[in-house]
Formats: sequence, structure tokens, C-alpha cells
Amino acid sequence: DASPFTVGRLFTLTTWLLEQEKREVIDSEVAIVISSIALACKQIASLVNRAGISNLTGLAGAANQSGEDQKKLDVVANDVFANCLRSTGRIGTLASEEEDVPVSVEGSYSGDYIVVFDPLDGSSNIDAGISVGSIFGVYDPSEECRVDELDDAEEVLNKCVLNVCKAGSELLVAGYCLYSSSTVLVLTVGDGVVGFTFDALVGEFILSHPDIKVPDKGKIYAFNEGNYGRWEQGVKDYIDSLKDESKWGGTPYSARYIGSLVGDFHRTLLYGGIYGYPADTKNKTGKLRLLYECAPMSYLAEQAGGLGSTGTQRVLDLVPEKIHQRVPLFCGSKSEVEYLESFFK
Ligand code: AHM
Ligand code: MG
Repeated sequence: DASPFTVGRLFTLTTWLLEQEKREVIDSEVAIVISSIALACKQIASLVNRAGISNLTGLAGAANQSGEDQKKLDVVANDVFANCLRSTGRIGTLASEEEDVPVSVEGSYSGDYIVVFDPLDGSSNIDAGISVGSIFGVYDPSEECRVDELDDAEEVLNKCVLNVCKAGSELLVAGYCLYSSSTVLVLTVGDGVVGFTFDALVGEFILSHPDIKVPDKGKIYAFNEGNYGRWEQGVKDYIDSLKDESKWGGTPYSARYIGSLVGDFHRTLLYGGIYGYPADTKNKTGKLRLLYECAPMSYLAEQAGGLGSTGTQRVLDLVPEKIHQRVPLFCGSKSEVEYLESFFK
């Protein structure tokens, strides 16, 4: 069979989406939603790239729902994401890490899909030109999800909250876009993990990683070790053990931490190892948000053959109680996450 990949044709995201449609892995509606996310990512890549020369560095002057200072680019990226999604006419409910509450899509542009996203994760890195990313998840529409027939604002809000408070195991699509030395879009539609690298010359995402599998083991850990003194004993013992070379044939684990989940996770996916943001005495349930960060990343990790855990529970089994709920996250290579979990027992 002449695969388009082997005959020198560009295998773009669009080609890939059409192929998944033909294989009936996704339908055309999901393909439209993914295409709109890719368009948002292209725009954000360009904004991130030019931030230093277009007055887009620095603070926006407001704090988000979680009390964190929003960067100018946080705000712009959020608008770009929301507008691209809205314009598809396929979205019913949108929830962003940068918004206080999930919102419904009004009127003729309204559809059924539910999309959760963190438009620009790791934005504290932007002003130093360090990698950042967008994270997203798409949930299936269902009859009960429709918000456009409700008139009362409170009813709409309640329905929107209900729509997004779903377990990660119900995700239809999850992915991220890394804005770094290259722009890479990584996604799963529940049939493995694929990656596309943006080719600015043709303006398209090109299939560059047809089948991402996280190595079962990897001797790299990505934790903010400055918080060591605030961690519970199990996490301290775990990190101590990674540094104990006598346990690992004379070579301890390597520490790598960007402080940008997408970059740290991407490296973990490709090289193996573990990413962790434990609970600590200051962040009692961890720092990362279940809906916008932990669930999509855990779905990707599992689809790549790895794991996503809170230390004691599978992240994908958790049903959010609040939209901005935070949970501890440990994800990456299966054996590495299982080894971490053994310290919680
Ligand atoms: P953000 O969504 O406000 O950007 O915060 C999430 C980021 C992650 O990208 C990163 O892994 C983590 O926060 C870093 O936190 P810390 O600086 O506490 O290590
Ligand atoms: Mg974030």
C-alpha cells in the first residue's frame, strides 16, 4: 500500500484527520474542533515568538481566578483559543484556566462539544524566552449537555459547570502544543499519541511523531525540588532514593525542571522519566489543575503507555468537585510512576 507518508507528500494534520475519519476513529465534527485548536495554536506560537517586540511581555494588571497574576499573553492567548473554538459552531461549553467560570457559546454559533483548556501554561517563563505551551481536552456532546435552550443565566452556568466536571476517562481528545525551539502539537483521540511539528514555510503542522510511546523507564525526574522541605515524608524518601547512586548501578537519576508543564511533560514523554507536582504544606492539594492540566496530560500519558497518578489514585478516575480543583500529579513512564506510588503505600 502506498502510504502518503512514504511517497514524499506532506503528511499534514489535515491529512491525518481525514485518515482518522476514514478509519472511523473520529467523525468530521471532532476533526473540525481539532482543526480550530490547531489554528489557535499557530496564532499563539506566532504571538509567543514575537512577544518581545510587540509589547506583549509583562503583566496584564489583573489576577486570574486562582489569584495568580495574569500575563498579557495569558489574556491574549485565552481570547485566541476561545474565538477559534467559538467560530466552529460546534462548541457548547468552554472552560479555561484563565476564566472564573465555564461559559456557554451563544446563539447560532452554538454546538455541543465541551472544551477545557489552559491557553498558555508556564507563562512565568515567557519574558525569558523559555518554552511554554497550551493544553486542551475535548469531551463528547450529549443531549443533556445542551445549554442553548436555557434562558436563565444561573441555569446556564450550573449546566456549564456540570458539563465540564467529568472524569478524565471520558475525554474524547486531549493534547498540548509546545512553543519552544520548534512548535509541536501532540494529541490523542484515544488511539495512541501522535505529534506534529509546525512548518512555518508551509504554514502547516506536519506529522513528525507518528506513534509516541513513553519508554517504560527513564532516569530523569522533574520536580520543583525547592519545595522539598514542604513535602510529605513519602515524597522526600522517593526523591532521596533517586539520588542514591548505590541503588542505580552507580548512576543517580538526573534532575531536569523547566517549570513549564508542557515542556517538562514533552521531554518525559519522549525520553522517559517522571514529572511530579506533589502536594506540599503551602499547596495542600498540589498546584496543577485537574481539569485543564492533570486530566489531559494523564490521558496522553496513558495513551502513550505510561501513567498519570496522584500518588494514590489514577488521575483519569477523578471527577472534579470544583472547576479549578487542584490535585497532585505524577506522570510519565509506567515503571517510574509505579515506583513513586510505592512510597505512598
Ligand atoms: P500556570 O498554569 O499558572 O502557568 O502554572 C502551571 C505551571 C506549570 O507549567 C509548571 O509545571 C508549574 O506551574 C511550575 O510551578 P512552580 O513554579 O511552583 O515549580
Ligand atoms: Mg497552567
